Amino acid sequence: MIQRRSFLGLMGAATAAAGTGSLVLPAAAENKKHTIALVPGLTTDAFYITMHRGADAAAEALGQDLLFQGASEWNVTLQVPVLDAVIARKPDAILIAPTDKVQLVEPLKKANDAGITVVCVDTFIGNGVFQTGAGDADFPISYVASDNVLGGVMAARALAQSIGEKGKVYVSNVKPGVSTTDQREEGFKQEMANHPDIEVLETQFNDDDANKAAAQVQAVIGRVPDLAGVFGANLFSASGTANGVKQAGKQGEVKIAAFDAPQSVVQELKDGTFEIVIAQHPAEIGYFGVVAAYAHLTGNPVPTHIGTGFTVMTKDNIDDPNVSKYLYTG
Ligand code: T6T
Repeated sequence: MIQRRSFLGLMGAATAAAGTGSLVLPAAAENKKHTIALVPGLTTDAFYITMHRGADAAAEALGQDLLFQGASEWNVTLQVPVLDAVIARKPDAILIAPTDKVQLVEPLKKANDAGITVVCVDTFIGNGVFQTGAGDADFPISYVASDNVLGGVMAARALAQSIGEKGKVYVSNVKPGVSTTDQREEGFKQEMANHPDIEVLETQFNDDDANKAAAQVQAVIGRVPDLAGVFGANLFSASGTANGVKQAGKQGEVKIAAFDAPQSVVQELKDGTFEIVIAQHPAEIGYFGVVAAYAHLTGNPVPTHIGTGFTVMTKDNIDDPNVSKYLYTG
């Protein structure tokens, strides 16, 4: 018998009615409390703090234990020892946002070899296509994330429109090798190829440091006084660029399309610093990451890719509670 905290119960009556009859919850497994660990890209980022809340909500609904352990910076050499420490605690599953798509493969193999279920949340290893039998980096059971290429395309369209379809722009980005932000840049450039009067300048990499992003935009404005716009490809890239543009006295003149939605974006949209904010749904990523791990641990099949949504925020809709509820809670 399926009880209150069952997988089917969690997915809702509608899903069950739609024919999930083959999802069976073994009675013994239902009573087992699994430990599911969440290793974020870094702990002090509103995006991952919000993801943690979503993961906690799912763990509580399912009666599972959630462990949250991460590094304080976006840095492979800090994340790997945290991952090793988590593996040593022998959780049943690890949800992880790998800080590099190549350098985290070997460290995560150790988890897989130890029989720990691996789920990638937000970022991926390898090419992000899992369970293909291809070998190397296909062992995670699922990838739960936003469509980052599409997010880059959306940012490019909005930025192109706001600068009147002409002028010079660049991408403020974290560092090469991060799956999410690489894909956002890819989508941005792909879309900008359809806007012939827009020139995309060299990407500025800031190591996830808002101060660096601020200094970089001021330097670019110094070299390129007619800079028209910037795509801030994640939270720190966008907020740092906003600060730099303000310090250069170019607020509203250099247009910014921002990825990620900490609370500060409300003001930045209203005062014209940001044209558009693309909010991810990190709570949803955490929630369905835990659901995927739990389903796998209880013998149920899991989609190898679970796509989560975006909410586009502008100065005209940010006061709508159906939009502002997607502001990050960290
Ligand atoms: O944009 C998010 C996340 O999706 C990305 O992988 C890294 O940066 C953030 O955490 C925002 O800071």
